[in-house]
Order: sequence, then C-alpha cells, then structure tokens
Amino acid sequence: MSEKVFPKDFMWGAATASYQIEGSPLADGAGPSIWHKFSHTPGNTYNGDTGDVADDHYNKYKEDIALMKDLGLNAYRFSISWPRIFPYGKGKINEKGVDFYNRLVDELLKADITPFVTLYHWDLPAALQDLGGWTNRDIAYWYTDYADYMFQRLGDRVKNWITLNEPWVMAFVGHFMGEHAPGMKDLYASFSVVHNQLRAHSKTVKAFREENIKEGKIGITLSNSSHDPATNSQEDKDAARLAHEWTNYPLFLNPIYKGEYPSGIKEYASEFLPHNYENDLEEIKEKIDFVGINYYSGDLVKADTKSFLGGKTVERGLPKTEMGWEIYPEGFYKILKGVQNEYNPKEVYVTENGAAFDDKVVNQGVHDEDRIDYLKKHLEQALRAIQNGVTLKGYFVWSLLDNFEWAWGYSKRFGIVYVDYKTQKRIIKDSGKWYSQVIKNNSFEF
Ligand code: LGS
Repeated sequence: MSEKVFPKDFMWGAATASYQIEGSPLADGAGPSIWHKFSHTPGNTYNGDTGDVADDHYNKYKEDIALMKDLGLNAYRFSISWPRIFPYGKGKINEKGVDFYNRLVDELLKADITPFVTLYHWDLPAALQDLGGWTNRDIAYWYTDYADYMFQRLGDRVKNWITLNEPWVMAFVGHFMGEHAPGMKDLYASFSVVHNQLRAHSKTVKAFREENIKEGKIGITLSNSSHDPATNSQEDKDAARLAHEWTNYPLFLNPIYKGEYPSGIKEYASEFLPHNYENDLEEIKEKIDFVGINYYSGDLVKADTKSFLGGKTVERGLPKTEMGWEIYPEGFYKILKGVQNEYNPKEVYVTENGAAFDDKVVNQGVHDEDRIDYLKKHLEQALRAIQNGVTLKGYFVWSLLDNFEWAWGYSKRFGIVYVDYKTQKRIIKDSGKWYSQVIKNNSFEF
C-alpha cells in the first residue's frame, strides 16, 4: 500500500492559460494579442470561436480560486497576458493589467495556493507581430524587459516562474502548420522562432538571477509525445529518434543544458536555422531550476522515405481521447525518465497532463469515468518515475476549467470542472472530486 503514496510536500495543482480562460481580452487598456486577431479572422477556429468571453475568469477569478480551495489544490499554474501589461508589447505600461495579476496572486496566497506563473502562453502582443514577432532577433530583448518587469512587480509573492509554454508548438503549429497564431507556413521562420525563443528564455533566466528573488525558481515548459519505433529495425529506430529530437524536450534542453542542438537537428536542420546560430549557443547554455514537462499522448513511428523526417505514424489500436490522441501512459514514464537520464535536472514538474472527453451534464453532475481512468493511469506512471529516480516535485492537471481549446474553440473539454458557456456556471466533474481525494490522501489508491 505505502508504495502508492506520493512524496511529502508534493505539489498538486491544475493549469490554465490567460487567453483560454480570461475573456475580456481588451478590457482596462489591454492591447490585442496575436490570438485575438487570429481567432477574429474567419476560418481559423472551429465555429469561429474566440477568447472574447471564454470562462470570464477575468471577472470570476475569486469564484474560481474558491473552487480551487474546495478541490484542495496546493498549487495553480496560470499565465500572464503580455499585452495586458504592455499593450504594444514594449514601452507604455498598463497599470490596470498589472492590478489584475496582483489581485489574482493575493487571492491565491490567501487561499494557501502556491502560484506558478507562465510568462508566455502564446498570446504575443499583436503590435510585436507587426515587427516580425518571434522571427525578429530583437524579441529576446522585448521579452526579457517584459519578464523582468513582472519579476519586479510580483517577485515578492511569486516564487515559481516558467519562461515559455511549449515553444515547439509556438514555432511549428504557429509558423509552419499555420493552425495557431500567427498562422504562418514557413519552415525557416519556425526555426528562427525556436532559436529566438531559446535566446529570449536564457536572457530572461539571467535577468531573473540578477533580481535575486528570495527562494525564486525558474524553468521552462516543453511539449512531448512518446514517439516509439514500430519495430526494432534500425530504420524505424532512427525515424522515432528523429521525431523525438525534432519535437520533444531535446530540441530545447540540449541547447540549454549542453549548448548544442540535438544531433538530428544538426544533421537535418542546420540549413533552416538562422545564419550564424552557433554564435548564440554559449549564451543559451544557462542553468535553470526545473524542467516543466507536458505530456498527453504517444505514437508509433515507422520508417517511410516519402514522409517528412523519414517516418510516419502507424496505428497500434490503443484507445483514444476525444481529440483522437492515443492514450499511452507508459510513454509518460519514458518521457520523464528520459529527461532525468539525459539532463539530470534538479527538479521536474509535470506542468500539464489531461484529456478531453465528450462530457455531458446528467442530473446536475458530470460522470467522466474515462477521465478518471486516464488520470489514474498517468499518475501511476508518474509515481513509477519517482520510484525510479525522477526528481518529480509536482503535477498539474490540464485543466482546471473547460476552456477555449485554441483552433478547436469550445468544442473540446479538458477541465476537471465543467463550464456551461451560456450561464458561466461551473460544475465540479466526478474527475474533479476524484482528484480532490487524491490530493487529500497524497495517493490514488483509496
Ligand atoms: O490547451 C492546451 C493543451 C491541450 O492539449 C494547452 O494550452 C497547451 O499548452 C497544450 O499544448 N495542450 C495540449 N497538448 C496536447 C498535444 C498532443 C499532441 C498529440 C498529437 C497526436 C496526433
């Protein structure tokens, strides 16, 4: 029995992001973000959905913190909307935007909930996109100035900081696939975005150290899928390794911890990286305090010379979530263990893990057994990782609330709390009640 128990002081949280939950994107002097413009452009999101109202968290934050308290969360990961603070991305400050996050942080601390702040979860000030956004080298300075300003304003109370959320998604889904803001389709742009995000991240870590925030920690959150070879053939193994190095934590952690891009990038992507990128690697190599891992799914990779990167996904008949993503909990273990083995970070946090299912309200409740099963199987693997030497210190379920799922709009629900978008009523799903017991017992066996 006792081996099912999580370490004492384990952080149990839930995660959200500004544009996905806040609503009121232009309130109180905020400037538009690239997601505001992107979602307001016809054809970009399911049903033309936008973040104009979302969960109205901008007005309901107190009620939402009361919910967190009810659930027993001891940590909460949220993001700051950069254009609420700097409506034009740099220069003029919008004090009312700072006020919102001041109130939010104070309310969290009053509820004994530890804030984990993501400085950037994809809502770039639109004014900076007009200057080239993440493809412009100067963004490393714009971003660091913004981040440093937040350290000064919130650093007395916020001790845990995440520089970037899923820089791979920003770079490739936003600049190569065109499915996210800013909607570009340019592989060369994607690689400058990778590189400039790394530069921005490291400059910000340096600025953070200079601020000398008492007990302050800083890290980065990376997206991951478990890419496993379909057979033991060298071709399949190579294809899976390339997919891993191009899309998962190595793309960012290799430069951060080792000062070089992974071999699969050097071999196949040097021509896409910005000219003279090598000159920045020394500066990018900068110690961080923790690694944030997001994990949802896995896929089986088969060599295929006709496909990009020489591999394609093949079906293995596993059950899928409402997103069509495979449920593959063992992959979670592999990712966590891989990070520890390769970089030996001081601390690891699971900054996102969760699933969308087709939730329905029945007799005023939401009986989402499938989500409970998903979470349980993934927590099992998280515990296994801890027992095998991974320095995992906390777990944040995605998400606290159903919310604006980017290009999918409101059609996909990831919350442990259901949101009725017509009335803005919140209903704790059965998975929320279950998670609350997990937190209380510090174990998923009860
Ligand atoms: O809402 C986003 C969640 C939902 O699923 C959140 O804002 C992001 O940080 C994060 O990307 N999120 C997410 N990612 C799952 C990606 C899994 C891709 C699997 C593809 C298989 C075909």
